[in-house]
Amino acid sequence: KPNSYSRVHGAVSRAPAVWRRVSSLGKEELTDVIYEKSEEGIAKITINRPDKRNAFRPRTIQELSWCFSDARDDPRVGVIVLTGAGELAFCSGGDQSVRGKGGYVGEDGIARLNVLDLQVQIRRLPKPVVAQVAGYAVGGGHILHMVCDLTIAADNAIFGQTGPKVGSFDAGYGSTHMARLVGQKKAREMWFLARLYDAREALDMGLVNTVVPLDQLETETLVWCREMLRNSPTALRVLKAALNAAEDGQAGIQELGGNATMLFYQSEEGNEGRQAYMEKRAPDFTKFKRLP
Ligand code: S0N
Repeated sequence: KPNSYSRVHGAVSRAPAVWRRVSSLGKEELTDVIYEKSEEGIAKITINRPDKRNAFRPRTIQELSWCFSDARDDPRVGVIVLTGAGELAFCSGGDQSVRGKGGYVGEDGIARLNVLDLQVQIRRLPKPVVAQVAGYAVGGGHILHMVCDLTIAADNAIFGQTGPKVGSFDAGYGSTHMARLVGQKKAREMWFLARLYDAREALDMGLVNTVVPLDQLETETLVWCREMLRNSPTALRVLKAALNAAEDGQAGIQELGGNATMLFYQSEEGNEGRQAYMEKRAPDFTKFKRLP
């Protein structure tokens, strides 16, 4: 039944998206990731290693980073979806078969924990990032969904940290952001016992935003994306920075402050300073009101 909001704005479409595949970003061909965009402004990034339950290796993370960077820079993209190929897993974390001493080892033989850089990239990206989760989101894969802004879960989704069972842990966002999401007691339970939780339990503890039948997962994700696309991109951007700033200390203030500078550069007052410098005259800021 339409409410006053939907009467003014119209119902949000539940139509399937028309995806256009981006197979190269001016770099090497994507092998571990599928990257797609829709005309309406949604970018979809899919971890594509279903035989390994979408576990990531250094190359996977590198490709994800290329795609997120492209989606950030593309002014037509307003919302980004991160998901996993198939129905069995969103992501099962670091690929244990390439784990060496000091990190995950890529083709160059170097051990890396480059997923930590990806977590920061997603968090700092000034557009909403939505995790679309079917099946397992465990280990480092669980952390990836947690650093996304929203999580839409299918009813077959399973969440948890396995680190203490396989000899790994994330003492960064994986612990501290989790505690912000689910509370200290539950976060300690999740990490210390390394249990797995179904989608309903995840919803109850505030780990995900909604749970839908598996066959509705992409449709529901699109609806949430389309609702956000109707809203002010600057409002969403600054809100994301503000919510980050409350957790991220100086780095968070820097992100929020950068937004203030970006807006100030767009104002007449900000431009008066630059203009005066270029014209080799004293700036005249007297015409700008001091608001209460
Ligand atoms: C996901 C699980 C529960 C699925 O079980 P299921 O459905 O029974 O399938 P399987 O038969 O077990 O798996 C199918 C095939 O996929 C392979 N596979 C699955 N997961 C991985 C993986 N993570 N690495 C390598 N291979 C994987 C299976 O081996 C199997 O292959 P075949 O058919 O050839 O036998 C179940 O698979 C499971 O429990 N998986 C392991 C989950 C796990 O422990 N992940 C690692 C956890 N740790 C991390 O992620 C650390 C990450 C990290 O890099 C990090 C480090 C420091 C700071 C931060 C991070 C961070 O990530 O944030």
